[in-house]
Amino acid sequence: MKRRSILGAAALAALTTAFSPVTAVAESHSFTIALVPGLTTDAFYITMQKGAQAAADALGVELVFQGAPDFNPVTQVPVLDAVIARGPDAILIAPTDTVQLIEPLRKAYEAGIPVITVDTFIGSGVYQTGAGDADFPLAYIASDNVLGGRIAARALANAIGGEGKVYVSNVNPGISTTDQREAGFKAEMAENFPGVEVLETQFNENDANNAASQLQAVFARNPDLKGVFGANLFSALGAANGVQQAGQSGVIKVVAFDAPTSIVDNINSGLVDVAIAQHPAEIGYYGVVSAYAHLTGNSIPVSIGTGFTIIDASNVSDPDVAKYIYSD
Ligand code: T6T
Repeated sequence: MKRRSILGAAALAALTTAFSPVTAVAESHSFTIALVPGLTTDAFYITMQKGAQAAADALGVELVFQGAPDFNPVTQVPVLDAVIARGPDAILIAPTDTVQLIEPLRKAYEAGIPVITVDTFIGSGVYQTGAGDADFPLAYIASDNVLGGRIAARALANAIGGEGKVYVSNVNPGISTTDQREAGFKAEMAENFPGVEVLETQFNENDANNAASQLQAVFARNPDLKGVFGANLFSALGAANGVQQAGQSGVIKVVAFDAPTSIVDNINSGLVDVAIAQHPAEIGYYGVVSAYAHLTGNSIPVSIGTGFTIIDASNVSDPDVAKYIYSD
């Protein structure tokens, strides 16, 4: 009897060792996952980091957040090199250029470090095809940016009554997300809003001050300007500031991609008509979960799409909507 109960205790201990969540956490503590954002001081990536940290805490892995101070391949590549040198178990990265990050990321791949791109992609963004070019990342986790551009076009066309001149305030060519937003915006206008004239895109290098000056210069050349689409947080913030500085608040309509905390005031004051909030926390969360699944021998989807929340004056104070406003 005594012997049986000793055996029973041993069997129970073995079972506990095999299935206890505490044990699973202790074992997986050996994984370190690096998240390299487009830049560190952007509310979009700060919110992504929070989502990634939530997943890391749940899974008991270490998350390292290391990025450059600006959105630029020239500053991102040395950060990536330093991350590779640390030898993390996996790298999640928002590459700042579709072409210029291919070879730097190939170094990680060749060192045996799995790569998942979040938010932005390299190459065509279609991975694991066997093409052998830029298809080596395991997965791409992001918003549908073409769709986001189409949503922006519909919102802006409706805000201006379907007629008049608009333009896109954008970052730089060569960034997958913002290129796709512009492409979606222009395609939607061309297909469904023949009365809207899309002027030449203004590239601001992710500098809100540039975007504000450009708004005023475009307005000076086109006093009948009706609207602007800010294709990311800094483009939208800058374009909206430019509209305000030109004394055109509520007259030149602004549709903003991204939703920093300042968007609430800008929507309430009528400066911004619509903001398209991405779900960066989801991107971070599923980035870490995907890396963990791969590291523990599970297969993962090659692409995961996250959603949008469309914010305007009618819903900005609804807590179910406001929860998608980014963290500072
Ligand atoms: O719009 C986001 C991100 O999706 C894009 O790739 C770069 O700009 C942001 O980080 C906003 O600043």
